[in-house]
Amino acid sequence: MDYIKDKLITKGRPQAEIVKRIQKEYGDSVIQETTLGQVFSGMKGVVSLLTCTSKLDPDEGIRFRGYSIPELREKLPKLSEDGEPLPEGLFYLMLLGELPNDEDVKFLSDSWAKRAQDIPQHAFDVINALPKSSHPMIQFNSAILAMSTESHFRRAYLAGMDKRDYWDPMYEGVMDLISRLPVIAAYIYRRVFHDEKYIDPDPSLDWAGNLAHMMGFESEEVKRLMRLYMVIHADHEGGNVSAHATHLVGSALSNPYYSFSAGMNGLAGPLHGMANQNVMHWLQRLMDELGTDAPTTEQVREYAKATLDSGRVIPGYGHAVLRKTDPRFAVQLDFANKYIPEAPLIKLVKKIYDVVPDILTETGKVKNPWPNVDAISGSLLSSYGITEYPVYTMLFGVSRALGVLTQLIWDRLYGLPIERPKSQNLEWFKDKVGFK
Ligand code: NMX
Ligand code: MLT
Repeated sequence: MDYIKDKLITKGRPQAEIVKRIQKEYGDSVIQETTLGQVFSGMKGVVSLLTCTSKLDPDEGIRFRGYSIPELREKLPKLSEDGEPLPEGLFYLMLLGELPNDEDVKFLSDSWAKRAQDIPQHAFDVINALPKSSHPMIQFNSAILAMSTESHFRRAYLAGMDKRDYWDPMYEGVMDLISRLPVIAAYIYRRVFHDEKYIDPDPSLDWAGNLAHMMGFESEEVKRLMRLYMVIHADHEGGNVSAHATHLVGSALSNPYYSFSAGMNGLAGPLHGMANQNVMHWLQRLMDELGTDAPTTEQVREYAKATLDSGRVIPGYGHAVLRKTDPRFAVQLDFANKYIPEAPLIKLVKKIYDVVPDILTETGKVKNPWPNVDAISGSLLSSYGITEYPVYTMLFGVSRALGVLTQLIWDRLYGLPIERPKSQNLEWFKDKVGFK
């Protein structure tokens, strides 16, 4: 019996009523004015999404249902006193808005381990049909789409389900999909980088620990890192590309596989999740060009300036919303300082952190010169032996499922309609502002 589902509907129904009432009674209320600058700069700051899983403050960073990352590290269940919080606990928090206890987390670990056993063979066949040289995100997303043959939502919709029940098969599909992503990701990793020597899941392990295990990492250190990685990448409110794309496609009542696949296509862009891989290429090139992994401040400055002069961005720096160092960067640095302070890549990341913000500030146009989550995540993974850069975005994607798919369940609970903003041509904008 899935008591989480019972709790969800008990909490969800009154919330759905509020959404309905607020729209009916306050639908004409003006909540914001929009400038042309906002529209032309990617809708920055335009409040247009209803998201309950997390909220981003430009200075403070992300809070998941009100809890900051340091608070999550303190309050979410862990496997040991000095361990990192379990992603299962974050999922529970985002879904139900309350902190889980150890039993709740165990229930989710067991439930996901069980659901992960039923991955259709054709998901693996689709991966195997692709060349190994195709990027892991291509293989990952192809498998996600292939698994949509199993969609509960699609089946229930075709059978004529009542719209008030949409959340139910959505929940089932989301639970299936989240449970299966680590198996798919580990399969791709072992296929591409470890000669197809696959490792079976261990159903006694937690979700992130099992991912590390299936990738071939048995140490408690890597499992601990994987739990942290899976927690901090899980959600970043509703407007980021992967969350927004998942939500948008879901608004057409597309099933969770189609919706999440859309989000993953966005995550694969270099300005979004692929930045973690690009940071590593950028660092690697720096080390290759200078012939050292310990460059001087002046050498880093020159290298960073050359990147800007050639019309490229410095990956891992800047953010569309944040205006301070990303707490997801800070927590990873904290982790690295605690366990591997002498790792050469970590020292290099710190050197870059000393130099790059000033250089970006000097451009006079970069709104946030500080590092984001991607400035260190690859260096941390690499320092622990996960050295294959192309899998980093896929790991980001496994984690991101927790947040965007939880929100997808809430979208259906709220009964949100199809998303359809208005567009205008350039003439319209010129007329509107009196452009001469
Ligand atoms: N390096 C060089 N230029 C930058 C950077 C950077 N790291 N960040 C912003 N700029 C430029 C930006 O390209 C724009 O230039 P222009 O006016 O010539 O078009 C100008 O500064 C103003 O951009 P902002 O308003 O500060 O940033 P925006 O909101 O447009 O973009 C990012 C946000 C994250 C896309 C941008 O900072 C960036 O490209 N960063 C590097 C890529 C990266 O790390 N992405 C990962 C984001 C986190 N994630 O995981 O998704
Ligand atoms: C994210 O985690 O989604 C990124 O930091 C991008 C964003 O929030 O816009």
